[in-house]
Amino acid sequence: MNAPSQHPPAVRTTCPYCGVGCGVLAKPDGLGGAVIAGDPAHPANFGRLCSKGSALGETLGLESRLLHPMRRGADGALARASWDAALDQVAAGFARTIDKHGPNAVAFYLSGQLLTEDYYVANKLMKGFLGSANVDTNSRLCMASSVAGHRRAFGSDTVPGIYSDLDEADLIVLVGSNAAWCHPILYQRMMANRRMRGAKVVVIDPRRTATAEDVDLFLPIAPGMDTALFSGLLVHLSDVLALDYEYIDAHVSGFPDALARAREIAPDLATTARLAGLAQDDVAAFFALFRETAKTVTCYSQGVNQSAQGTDKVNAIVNCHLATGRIGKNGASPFSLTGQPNAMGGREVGGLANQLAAHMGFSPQEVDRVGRFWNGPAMAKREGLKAVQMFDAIARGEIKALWVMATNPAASLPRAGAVREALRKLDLFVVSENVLSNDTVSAGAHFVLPAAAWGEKDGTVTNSERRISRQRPFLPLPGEAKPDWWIVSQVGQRLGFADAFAYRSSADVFREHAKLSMFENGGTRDFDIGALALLSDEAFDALDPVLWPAPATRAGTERFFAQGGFFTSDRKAKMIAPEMPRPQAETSDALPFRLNTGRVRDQWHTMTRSGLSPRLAKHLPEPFVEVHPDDAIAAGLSHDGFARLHSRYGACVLKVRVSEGQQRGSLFAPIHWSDETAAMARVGELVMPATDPFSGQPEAKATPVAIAPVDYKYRGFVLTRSPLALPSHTWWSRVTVGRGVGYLLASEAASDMWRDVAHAAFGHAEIAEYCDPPRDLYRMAAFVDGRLEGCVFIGPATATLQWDAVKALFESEQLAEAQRRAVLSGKAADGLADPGPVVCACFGVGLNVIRDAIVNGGATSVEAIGAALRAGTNCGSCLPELKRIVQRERAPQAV
Ligand SMILES: Nc1nc2c(c(=O)[nH]1)N[C@H]1C(S)=C(S)[C@@H](COP(=O)(O)OP(=O)(O)OC[C@H]3O[C@@H](n4cnc5c(=O)[nH]c(N)nc54)[C@H](O)[C@@H]3O)O[C@H]1N2
Ligand SMILES: Nc1nc2c(c(=O)[nH]1)N[C@H]1C(S)=C(S)[C@@H](COP(=O)(O)OP(=O)(O)OC[C@H]3O[C@@H](n4cnc5c(=O)[nH]c(N)nc54)[C@H](O)[C@@H]3O)O[C@H]1N2
Ligand code: SF4
Ligand SMILES: [Mo]
Repeated sequence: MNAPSQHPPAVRTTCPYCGVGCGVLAKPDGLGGAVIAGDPAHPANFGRLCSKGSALGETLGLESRLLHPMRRGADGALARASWDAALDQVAAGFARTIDKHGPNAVAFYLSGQLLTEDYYVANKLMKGFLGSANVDTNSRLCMASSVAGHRRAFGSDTVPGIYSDLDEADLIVLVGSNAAWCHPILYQRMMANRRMRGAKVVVIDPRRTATAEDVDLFLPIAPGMDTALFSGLLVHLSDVLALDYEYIDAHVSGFPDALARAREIAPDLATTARLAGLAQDDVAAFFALFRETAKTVTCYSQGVNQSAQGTDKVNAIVNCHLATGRIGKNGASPFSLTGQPNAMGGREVGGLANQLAAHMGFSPQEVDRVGRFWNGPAMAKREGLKAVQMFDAIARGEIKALWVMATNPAASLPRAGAVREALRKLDLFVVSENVLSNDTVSAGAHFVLPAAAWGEKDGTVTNSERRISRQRPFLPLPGEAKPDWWIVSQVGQRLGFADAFAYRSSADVFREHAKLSMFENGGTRDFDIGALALLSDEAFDALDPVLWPAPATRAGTERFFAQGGFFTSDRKAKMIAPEMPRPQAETSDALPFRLNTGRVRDQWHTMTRSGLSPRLAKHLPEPFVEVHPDDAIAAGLSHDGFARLHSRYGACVLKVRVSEGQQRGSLFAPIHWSDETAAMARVGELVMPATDPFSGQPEAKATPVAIAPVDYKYRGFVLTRSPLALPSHTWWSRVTVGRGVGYLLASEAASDMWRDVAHAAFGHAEIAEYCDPPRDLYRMAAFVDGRLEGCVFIGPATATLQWDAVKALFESEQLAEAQRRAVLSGKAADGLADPGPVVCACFGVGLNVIRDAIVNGGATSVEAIGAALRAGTNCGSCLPELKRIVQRERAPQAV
């Protein structure tokens, strides 16, 4: 008989990245890693994974993991502490602060990357036992406007639709969503619907993104003007009598006022087009599509939410669906695409400062109900501070003790430089983390507590369609790492609440959470998972993905609101009259551009996990800013050159990418780089702290900035087995490569100075070098036992320096003599052409190879490229780019 331990079965779990919530099969390899595949049985992805999900196996290493509790000593350095000591001191610190300054002097800042069980326990401790509602979460930066919009319209934070609506819709409108890169598996479902059923797809985004590459209509809206466009749509639908008057009569209030306001904002097609900065014909085409297509789903994401008028944008969209009765019906609904794996779970437990728990708020009745359920001695009675206000209160010294879990606010909050300064003022600053270092830990955390990471964590997450899935462990807890719920429970017990925090497992916590959801509910609250309240440990272990609501005594429902039944006092939905949209930020002569920020295909947030994958690092390895060609000329910027951006709040230096997809006057920069991964690319430092009046969500898409070229004399790269310190005045971006790290750099330091750097770093190795001072060239390769240990290549900024060939040699185990000789040439020894920047991350296929297949290999379609090179045939995340490359390469022949 085979020993079963030699072939352990794959563990069914859920991807830790985006809110699509794909099912993953993880098969541990016995060496600390795992083979990753999509779970064919999971209803979110039916076996598919995008590039990030596919590369999860490359991110499980422990090199950058925090494995022990750490405490900052008097010398300012972090040193190991025992769990007992750390937990005692954290608990004592919170108790002391509350004694001295009251409960509002303490706060937790949580994250949609926590499991529901972690979130539940943290929220319960603060809101039921410490007496403050100062619990907020990075979902404030992410979903808060959708939550506020839902609650205004539906009386509850309910997502009416489910994913199969995307398969069944005849029209899909994507507003402020780059789903091709940010929700790739859902985007592929939409594209499959378009291909197979002929669904139309409309994209509304100031930027021509990958999502907009292959759709029926792209509306490059003026930044911030979504409310104008959807107000114009409502007016149009009313003028041509295309509304569902029966639905409005039976299930909607506020219609006349909302329509009147829409008319004030956008009385006719011409005004709508002018405000939205769009061609009248395009707007008319959009209105006609919407008017004529009953089965319409409108998906929206951060271009809507992350706005100083985000809640109004949400309601302007929802108004059009309510007035046409297109809600909660097969293939017809407004649909908020959530960002993080457990953005929804956080909302369910009340992780936001203005919610209590289980979708309840702070009415006296609700506070009383939750208080009785928790037996909470110190119930918070009113809302706490929302993220941006919370960090302002820290800066003012009003909040003195803060616990950050699973988020990196020193990088991701607006005005990130000021946030970092504020954190230094805290009397007690606790961080629960997976990694040894990030910008928040290095902002002076007093205690850093090692939390279980994906692959070790055990609990549940809820995806965008309200589906609860299990994250199951398939690796042992490394070092002294512990689950987040355990860490918080231990502190709760030490604060004197032994019974309330006596959880033995995440199943214990989940059952309590499920019980609270049904407690005195009786159909009055949308969130009810009472059917799961009595799960045995075994049943919790085996739990299949399940949609909520799942009440214990009534039938559940897949969709909400097709027949009304809203969670307002009159059970009707409320149409909201939005404010007149204004340009989101005033630009000026000094700050003439609007900075839009967002994501790239293959990185996740501040890169603490996705940044560990060499495969993912290949797509876009450097922090950049996208600029329209005309703006680039006017500002003296060149493609591949550098630019310094500054706002009222901070500055950074980024690589320039000139792009037709960008609007004039707007810039776009990704959010992923921090002080850990680049020299001067903390984009969050520039972002203004303006927030939406209803949701408190910050406007992350329109900060006024200035941009100017930066000239470096030298460019180059370093490859090394372990990170090293680079000279100051050097711009660098750290890139994970196979078996080590690379630095792409630009510098003022001359070649002789780089020689010193190289010798200091690699003095122990056998060094080969090439120096050509008149041409400003310096190249060094260091060998140990026939293996390339590191290299430094520096040349004038004007010369193009490709690192792919050298990187391939660096990634090899042993080099043949000819290869060793070839290193300093920077070219591949076997004469192979440079594959160019990677387009397909799954099979590592570069741009030059793809071009060659088109130009010389006769590949005329994406499918032909797939057949020849396999590019695009696995996860499909690169299909929009492949399409664009085919179009570009074939364009000259077409003329
Ligand atoms: N690859 C990858 N995927 C991710 C993530 C990641 O880090 N990397 N993060 C996840 C998370 S947490 C989130 S929240 C989601 C975010 O997913 P998305 O919201 O799709 O991503 P963003 O890039 O933040 O912004 C979306 C688009 O909004 C546009 N936009 C800016 N201003 C406006 C405007 O005024 N109106 C309109 N209509 N559009 C505007 C931007 O140009 C941008 O293309 O992605 C999730 N998925
Ligand atoms: N300018 C600008 N700013 C933005 C945005 C934008 O579009 N533009 N988007 C906003 C949005 S939508 C989001 S969601 C945020 C994201 O911003 P953050 O949440 O700050 O970014 P992450 O890098 O995901 O940080 C997660 C941290 O938690 C750690 N971690 C991961 N899993 C666990 C766990 O299970 N337990 C513990 N204890 N730690 C864990 C990781 O190592 C990492 O350090 O950024 C926001 N900020
Ligand atoms: S779409 Fe990609 S990142 Fe999102 S859950 Fe699925 S595999 Fe993970
Ligand atoms: Mo997010």
